[in-house]
Parts: sequence; C-alpha cells; structure tokens
Amino acid sequence: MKEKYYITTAIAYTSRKPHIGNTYEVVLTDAIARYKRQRGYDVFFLTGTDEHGQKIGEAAKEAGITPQQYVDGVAGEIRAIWDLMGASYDHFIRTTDEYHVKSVQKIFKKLYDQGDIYKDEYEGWYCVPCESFFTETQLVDGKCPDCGREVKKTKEEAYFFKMSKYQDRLMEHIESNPDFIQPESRKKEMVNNFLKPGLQDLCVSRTSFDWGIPVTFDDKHVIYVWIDALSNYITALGYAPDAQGDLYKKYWPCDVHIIGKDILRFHTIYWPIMLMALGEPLPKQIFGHPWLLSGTDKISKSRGNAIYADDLVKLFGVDAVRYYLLCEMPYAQDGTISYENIISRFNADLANTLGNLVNRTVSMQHKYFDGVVMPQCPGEFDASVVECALQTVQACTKKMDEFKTAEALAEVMNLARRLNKYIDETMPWVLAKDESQRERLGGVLYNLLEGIRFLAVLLVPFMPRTAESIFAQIGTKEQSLESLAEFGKIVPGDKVGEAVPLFARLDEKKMLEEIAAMQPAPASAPEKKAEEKLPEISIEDFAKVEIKVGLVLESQRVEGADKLLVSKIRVGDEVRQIVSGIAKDYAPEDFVGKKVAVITNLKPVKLRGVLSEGMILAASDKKGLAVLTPDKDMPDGTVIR
Ligand code: ME8
Repeated sequence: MKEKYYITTAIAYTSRKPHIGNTYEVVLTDAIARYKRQRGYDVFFLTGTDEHGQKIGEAAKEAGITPQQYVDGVAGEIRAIWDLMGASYDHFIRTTDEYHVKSVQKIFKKLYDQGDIYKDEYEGWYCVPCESFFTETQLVDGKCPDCGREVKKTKEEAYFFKMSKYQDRLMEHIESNPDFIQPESRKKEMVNNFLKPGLQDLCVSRTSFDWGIPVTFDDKHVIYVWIDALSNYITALGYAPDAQGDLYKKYWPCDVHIIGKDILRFHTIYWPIMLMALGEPLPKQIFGHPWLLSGTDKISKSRGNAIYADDLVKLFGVDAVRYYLLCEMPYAQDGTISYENIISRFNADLANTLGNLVNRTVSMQHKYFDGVVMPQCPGEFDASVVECALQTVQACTKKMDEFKTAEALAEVMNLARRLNKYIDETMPWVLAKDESQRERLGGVLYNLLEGIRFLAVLLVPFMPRTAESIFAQIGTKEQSLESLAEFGKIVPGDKVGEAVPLFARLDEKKMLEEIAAMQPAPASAPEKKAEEKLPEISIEDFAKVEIKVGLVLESQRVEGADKLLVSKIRVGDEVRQIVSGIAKDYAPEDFVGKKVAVITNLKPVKLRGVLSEGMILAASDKKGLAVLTPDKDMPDGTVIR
C-alpha cells in the first residue's frame, strides 16, 4: 500500500483578489505535492478560502451585497487563479461550507465543556484590518503595531482559550521534534519571542460583528477567525469531535502545513494547542515560507504595487510564472519579483537553455534520421553527460525533500547547460557531413534525447505542461521518477514527435512597453524650486525616507533622452535600476564605480519607458549638477540618516 502524504496551504482570505505572493504559496505547495506523487505517495493536497471576519463583513457592506455574496465572488476568483496556475489540489475547502461550520461549532462546544474555553471580558484596542486586539502598551504611537493604522478602543465580553495550560507540553513537543517547525530560524523566533515569555490566553469569540460562525450556546458571540480557520485542516477530512471520517483516519496527522512566515505563530502555537486540547495528534511539520516582495516592499494593493498571477500568465504563460516563482524564491529569506527579472529569467533559462536544447535536438533527429531514434554508440564526452544526469537526479530529489525548490531547479538547469555543452563538444552538424560517423551521430542524438528525458521527468513538479510537451516531442513513455535510475531508457527505433518551440525569446524592450501600458500612469515628481520654502516636517516625516549608499555598477545613456542615464546600482544585497537626469554632467564611464546616495523607498516609475527603482541625490544649480557621495568610503547598503 502507498504511504500517505497530507499537505496543505493556508486558506486565503476572501477579502480581496490574491496577489502573486499568496499565489506563490499555492504554486510551492503544488510543486511539493506533485513531487511526492512522483515519489509514489498517496497525496492529499488541501487548499481553500478563509471567509469570515469583520473585514470581510465590512467589504461586503461597502460593495452593497451580503457577506455570502461577497465571499462567493472572491472565493470563485481565488479558485480560478489556483486552477489557472495548475494547482492539483484534492479538495478546496471554504469556511462557509456547512460541514465546516457544524464541525467548528462542535469543536468550540467541546473545548468549552471541558473547561479549556471560558467567558470573560476583554478591554483593549482593536485593529479592524488585522482583526487583532492590542493592549495600550503594545500600540506604536497610538496605532496598530502591525499595520500602523488607527485602532478602536473596545470593551467586549468574550470567550478565551486557556493557552497557558498547554504551554509546557508544547515546548516539550517542539524540543523533542526538531523538524516540527521549519526552517530552523523560524523555530527560534517562535520559541524565544512567544513561548519563553509565556503565553496569554487567547480571545476566541467576538460580539462586535456577526459575520462569523455563531457560538451555539451563546448567540451574541461569533467564533473568532483563528479557531474557525485553523480547524479547516481537519474538518476538510471529515473530522468532528463526535465522528471522524475515513479521510481523517487515513490522512491525519498532516505531514506538512505550508504557510507564510507571518502566520507562523498561529500554526506553531495556537493550532498545536487546540489539537492537544481536542486529544488529536499534532501535524508533523509546519513550514513557514518567506515572502515575495516587490523590490524591497511588501506587496499590497494599497501601495499600488500588487502584481497578479493572471496578468503574468497572459504575458508569460503558466509554466514560466511557476518557474519564476519556484526558482527565484530563496528557502528562508524573502524573494523579489519584478517584470525585468521575469523577462531575463525567461530568456536566459527557458528560451536559451531549455527551449533551444529541446528544439535543436528534436529538429536534428528529424533532419538526420527522419525522426527515428538510433541506438547508443559510445564516444568521447558521453561519460560526463551520463554522470551529470544521474547525479542531478540525486541532488534534485534531495533538495525537493527539503522543500528547496530553487536549489532543485538550479540542478535541473545545470543538467540542461551540460547537454547544451555536449552539443558544442560533439558538433553533430560536423558528424553529419562524414558518412563514417553516422552511427556516432545517432549515438550523440540518443544521449541528448535521453538527457532531455531526465530533464522532463525532473521538471514535472515545477512545469507540468512543459514536461508533457517535452515527453511528446521526444516521444517517450518513460516518464516516471524510477525510470531515472538508469541512463538509457529511450528505445531505439521509436519516433520522436514534432519539434514545437517551448519558449520563444521575449523582446525585453517591447515587453516592458506593453507592461507599462497596462499600469496606471505614474505621477511625475514635483519639481522643487531652490528658493521655495517647504513646510516644516517632523523627524518622523524624515524617517519615512530611506536613503542608502549605493555603488554604481553599470551606466549608459537612455536612448533618445540626452539628459538621462540608466544605471545599475548595488545597494547592499540588491541591485536597483535607476534613471537619473545627470547625463549632461556625468559620462556613463565616469559614473561607474562611484558611491552615491540613493533613495530606496520611492515608488518605482517609468522614465521614457525605462523603469527607475529609486533616486540618486544630487545638488544642482544653473551651472550644473553634482551627485552626493559619502565623505569616507562606506560599504554600499549603509543607511544614510
Ligand atoms: O493569512 N509572499 O490569509 P491571506 C508570500 N486566512 N506569501 C504571502 C505573501 C507574500 N507577499 N503575502 C501573503 C491568511 N502570503 C489567513 C490564513 S490559515 C488557517 C489562515 C501568504 O490571504 C500568507 O503568509 O492573508 C498566507 O500563508 C497566505 O499567503 C494567505 O494569506
């Protein structure tokens, strides 16, 4: 019998359309689920939507529809995006589903009956967008410590969960199960920041709004979102305190909850404690993935930097977007997304390395052998290709077992590069001119096809459609992971399929223009006059401007704009592209190597169609302009105050 593997994503809030960061989580989980299926596990992949809470209730009111109508709309949109991305989930739960509502009510009642939930009064400050209470001392400048928005003074009767009762048991569990919280750095954060200082009892009901699951024995109260939301992982399998469904018996405990780093506390502290109180086993692992940022900023609609998966798919196709997300996101640190990066990854990896390799190989098979696969014929360079292919399988699977998708993909691309090099080394077009080398030519193409088969099998979890297209082009049925135990499964005499280009190279300039046309026009920066007296600002106002030392790595003139230079500037561990009006005073070659002062938290703009991700500070008068540089040598990335 197959071993089971239960994997989940967080359930997305139905307050708004999910951005590319939320979508990343689903793509990551999907890649792991597909990989585990390839490894022969009986996988159950759960995803869904979190549909209750004040924020959603208010959004519905604003839209002039009922909360149910509102969440029906957004949940549909979320599911459509997950489907578009090829998420191979087995079940999509909605927290408004009746079976979930009933089961959550029973869970709440059981915890109340056994004394783990009790009624008290809560007085504090409430942040509606974060749906969180804070004490006076937790506020920052009287505002929400998480989002900086206004908070409301609130006094409410509420139910509380006795978290403190289970604290020691949880600590013991974390200590005796070193893989429980991953990555390691996140575990330290949870233990040191939350568990060690001691747990507060958690407020688990609300009376101030009604868009939630009612408490059955006290109808003034609705169950506050976390008990409702976290329970989805078991209600989806048919769990209720009085009846445990077959799926629950089969798949629980969960093998891994994949969630974002911001909700780790709920999953590694509240959720395990809830399960302990219910007398159920704990999930085996919680993996807190990093965040995808837009430049250095959090992605959010209100900042105007939200990127959506469906827009990206229209521009680049599903698999290219999946590829970008999976290869660009580091394991533990935040990753970034920009159109420029997507285009350069697309061209370098997908069009040049992978696409060309497949296209050249299949085309040569047709040209030289009418598409018929020839037998192997050993020769120079073969051994290193075979070794690279076999070694890539080991390395890639090891990385996938650790959820390191970017590193796994780097291994796959490395094999693709090795195969391209093999074409350069063996020069099939030269062999083709020499009749005595015909068998060797057949053997070289055999190795290329077989190497490409390795690539396709390894790409299944990341780019399923591309893998399918490659299988069809090289005409093989050997598509399993086990078939990669040996190099040489392609069958001589079989015919390859038609050569179909996988990824056509993108024209970066044209593409960026197309993208710019999709964006709302950026507001141009107001011109500052030297004599103009600006209003006084506070130190807090000044603190909003992030200025850092940057090192100019490259610089060139912007075509058709005689004042503008476009420069690549390294600011610590990132490189920004910045357009500045300094071309009359600085030749590009003189500008390279300078240390400059860069404003790094300006909203990106397009200048003459070229993206600019910051501003270089300069003093200017009628005679000309001088950029500011630090008086002593300071490393780039240093903050300027
Ligand atoms: O948190 N990059 O829902 P949500 C990567 N309903 N991941 C991101 C991200 C980014 N920029 N922004 C958000 C919720 N996420 C709750 C979950 S689970 C019982 C309840 C991740 O729609 C975020 O960390 O705000 C979370 O894991 C997921 O997207 C859904 O976020």
